[in-house]
Amino acid sequence: MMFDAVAESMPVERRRALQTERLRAQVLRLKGANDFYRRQLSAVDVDLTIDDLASIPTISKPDLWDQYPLKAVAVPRSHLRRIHATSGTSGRPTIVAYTENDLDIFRQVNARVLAGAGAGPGTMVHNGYGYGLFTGGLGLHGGAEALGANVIPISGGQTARQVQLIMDLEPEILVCTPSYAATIADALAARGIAPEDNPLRAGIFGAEPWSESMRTQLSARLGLTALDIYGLCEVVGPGVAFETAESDHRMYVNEDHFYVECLDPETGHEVADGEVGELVFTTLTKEALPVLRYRTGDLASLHRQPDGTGRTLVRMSRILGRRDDMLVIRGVNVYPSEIEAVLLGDEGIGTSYAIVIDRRGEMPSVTVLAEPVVDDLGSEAATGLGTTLARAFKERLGVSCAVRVVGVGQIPRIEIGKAVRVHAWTTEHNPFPALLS
Ligand code: DLL
Repeated sequence: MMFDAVAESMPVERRRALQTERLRAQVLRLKGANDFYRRQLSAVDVDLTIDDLASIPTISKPDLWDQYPLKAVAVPRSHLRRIHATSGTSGRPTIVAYTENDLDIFRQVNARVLAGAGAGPGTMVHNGYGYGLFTGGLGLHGGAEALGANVIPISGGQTARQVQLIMDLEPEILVCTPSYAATIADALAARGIAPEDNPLRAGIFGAEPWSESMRTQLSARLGLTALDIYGLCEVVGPGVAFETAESDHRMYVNEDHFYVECLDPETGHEVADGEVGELVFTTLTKEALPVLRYRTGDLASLHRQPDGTGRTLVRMSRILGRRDDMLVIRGVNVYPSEIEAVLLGDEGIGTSYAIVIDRRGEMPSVTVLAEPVVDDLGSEAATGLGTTLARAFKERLGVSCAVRVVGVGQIPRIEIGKAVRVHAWTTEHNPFPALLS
């Protein structure tokens, strides 16, 4: 089902005309807004079309940090209705602001996401994304209300209570991070509830990297269709792009509001359809804090070929990594999500794991801590599983990692916020004193 069939299935050429129209109006307005936009747009022609977007210089996170907290806001303060922020895994927080119209767009795009997962008026949605400055909770919440769905605003944490409410209220849709979905799956299993005995039909999981192997595990362990959702607070929050059960593991970008380019991170040139590059977004309709050609650091590919489902929006692959989270292990480049894919591709391994970079010596080395699915594996089988996985890392990624299969429940479960999967082990700090010595 589509929430906004006109926007989602608009003929591509018509959408391009709409994008040009919106871009022009925005450039014209922002040229006079404040120094931040004036600087970026000084050499840009107000008659540009969407094909001339490359005439606008790109910006990235540090440009926004310079505007901390709200120097770049492009509307009078009295027009602001809400603030959100991201703590960011690196550096300073980024603060963003919304007008009433921005909030309306935020609700609409998230209503599209939920409709794409099969929700409609009255569908009960269990919202385990964090409420507060983080955009996840309130973002999906607004989408659910705009759709006429029925939302349980539980936020993160208190997993036992969440599981109880899932069984008692019978929501059909679960929205939360994939790592928290794994925590909920563990808690359901611990209570002896089989996947087919919970009421959930679809999960909308995002805000952090995850892999196809994780999708397979979550779908099986929760008995639902696991769908990806992408977004970032600089662009709006969740709802920038979303999957449906028919979208063939790709996410539709809501490009009538958020125009996307995929650029070679080194040269800044657009890469060909299907090739991996850095996603760069231009908001076309936001009022309070638009971004023009914002470099996300997120790596993915774009696919413009129509997929025959009726939606004509450009599709993106899952996020394959971030420019800044690439690990270099003895000269080999690898992203944490690739490690996850290999690890969880083994049916004997559960969804709790940690990647430890041992920086105590001269050369960093990697140890992966993994939990088996079954509790009573025995030490010989655990060692065997570790050896098999180490071989798989070498064969499939070309990297040497030590793998330690630890006991079920030994790696702390993620309850709140985004999962931190990569940990540094230094002479001063051992991230898992009970497991590493
Ligand atoms: O994480 C917004 C969001 C909330 C998205 C709920 C989806 C669901 P930020 O806190 O600003 O916003 O973090 C944005 O998170 O640049 C990506 O690196 C990462 N990210 C978001 N979604 C995904 C995803 C929200 N589906 C940053 N897969 C982005 C991988 C993701 N990474």
